[in-house]
Amino acid sequence: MKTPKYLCPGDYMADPSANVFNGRLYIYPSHDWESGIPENDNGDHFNMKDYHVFSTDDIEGEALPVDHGVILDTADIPWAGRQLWDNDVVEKDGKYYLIFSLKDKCDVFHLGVAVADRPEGPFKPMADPIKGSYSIDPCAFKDDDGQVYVYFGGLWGGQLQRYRDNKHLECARLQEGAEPALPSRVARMRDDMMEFAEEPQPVIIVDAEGKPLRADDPHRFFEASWMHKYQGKYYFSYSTGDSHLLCYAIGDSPYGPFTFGGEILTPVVGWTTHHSIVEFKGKWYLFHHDSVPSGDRTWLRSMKVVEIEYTEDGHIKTIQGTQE
Ligand code: FUB
Repeated sequence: MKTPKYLCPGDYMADPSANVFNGRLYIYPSHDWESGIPENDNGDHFNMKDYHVFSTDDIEGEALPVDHGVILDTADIPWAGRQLWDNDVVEKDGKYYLIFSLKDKCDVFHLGVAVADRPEGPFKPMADPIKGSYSIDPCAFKDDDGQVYVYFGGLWGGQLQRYRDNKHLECARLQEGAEPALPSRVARMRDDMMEFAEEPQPVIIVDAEGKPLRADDPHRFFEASWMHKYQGKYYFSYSTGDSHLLCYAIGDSPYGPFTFGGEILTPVVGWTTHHSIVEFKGKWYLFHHDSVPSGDRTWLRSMKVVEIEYTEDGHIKTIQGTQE
């Protein structure tokens, strides 16, 4: 599949997290809708309130993935304020854990956990957010030894700039110019998947000389962390936010450091770009979104998929984003 294909033309779905469970492909997006909230730099217009899950056993075929309906609603989450943003699902010991971003009743983002017996849910949310969690965009990655790591964080409306060394700052400040860019975070999960097993740690991306990427580098981390493993190496991928790229960096451990590898996708139509990468039936796919079908209404995004390829030395070939 060399041309990107839209996956849910009848509705607006964004931030797709794709995972393979029991040989079937499951896609967990955020659910965009026309809530009427005016657009601003904090992303208040992304006022989502539920999740659906989609699945298929033939991503190359003409049939669209099956929509299994609502799997979690903010009305059922005891600590919910507003804005159910990106999520991801991981299987551990036969249960399925949905890790999600949501604002609490004081308008502060945290990560929550909801549990199901099947990948298509329904998911039962825990009473409280994960202790010590903050910001947005979780990616739950299970390594070959069964340990689960959650990568998270997002700038601006994602509130990551409000934290240093996992402490809330009195006064948030974004790094500028030659200062090292603000990194994403990673924490290993406890075996019961209810809490972090350790303090979140920074995910450092370095250039070819081993220097951390600068705050003014258009390839620096902004949001939308994803982790996948290819030929024994750890590929940390992410959105650069205001420079509208999807990029990746390669490391030898789930904690990094990660050496900048290149661009996966050049800018698409819309304010945000977001993705996941998964292997299914021997091919690798990039799930992402754009705002073409909604006529560039940035709060109404449509998820799509395209195949990705690696070069012989393990680099990802850049895909040109669709501009119309
Ligand atoms: O969907 C809301 C936010 O927009 C996500 O959390 C970000 O990654 C961006 O896609």
